[in-house]
Amino acid sequence: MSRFPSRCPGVLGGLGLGLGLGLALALVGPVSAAPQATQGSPAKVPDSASGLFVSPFGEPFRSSHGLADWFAGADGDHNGILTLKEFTADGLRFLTVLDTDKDGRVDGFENSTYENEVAPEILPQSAVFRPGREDSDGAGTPAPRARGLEGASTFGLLDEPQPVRGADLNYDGKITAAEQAKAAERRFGFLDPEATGELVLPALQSRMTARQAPPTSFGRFFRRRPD
Ligand SMILES: [Ca+2]
Ligand SMILES: [Ca+2]
Repeated sequence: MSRFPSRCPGVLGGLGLGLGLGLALALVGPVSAAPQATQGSPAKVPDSASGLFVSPFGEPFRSSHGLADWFAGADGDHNGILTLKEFTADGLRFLTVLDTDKDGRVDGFENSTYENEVAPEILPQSAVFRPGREDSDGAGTPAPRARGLEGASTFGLLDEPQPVRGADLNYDGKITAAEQAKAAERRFGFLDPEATGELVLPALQSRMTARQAPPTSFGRFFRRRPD
């Protein structure tokens, strides 16, 4: 399974819309390659209505069961439970993917590559957010902005429109492994509000379903924000 998306030139440019700020990261130790989904994996059910799931670290999985695919890869010991250690390792692994010049950090250029080539769907000018889709996609499903979702939050579990830049905790335009690890801890906490120390796929799928559900009449303004 290729975990790196194909180039999508259609949305190049326009980085000035707030998503063009640099970021950078530095990584430290090697991170083991994502394992393959294997035994113990729940039956794959559609969990990403849009056909795209963006992981808590910003990695796109283009599949109707992208959430399950991400979970299977991040669950290093394949026991069906995602621990903070495994979750963090997944974030550090993706950081190394984005650090194309291998200087130990993700800088503004690498962030631009992320936005334009790795996950262009999260950009404001992507088709998902095109004017005319504010209210409905034509099939009765409210468009993302009608549900209060922006950028990557439209396709994921957390309210972070740009998860890569979101890990730049000191706003210096660089993302280090230490920052990524801290971001992982914070995000894990959002996904594990009861502080059990364990994430399981069914609960995450329920969360995803709730996030993608059409809003109530007041949902646009009062959408439940579990995080
Ligand atoms: Ca595990
Ligand atoms: Ca770099």
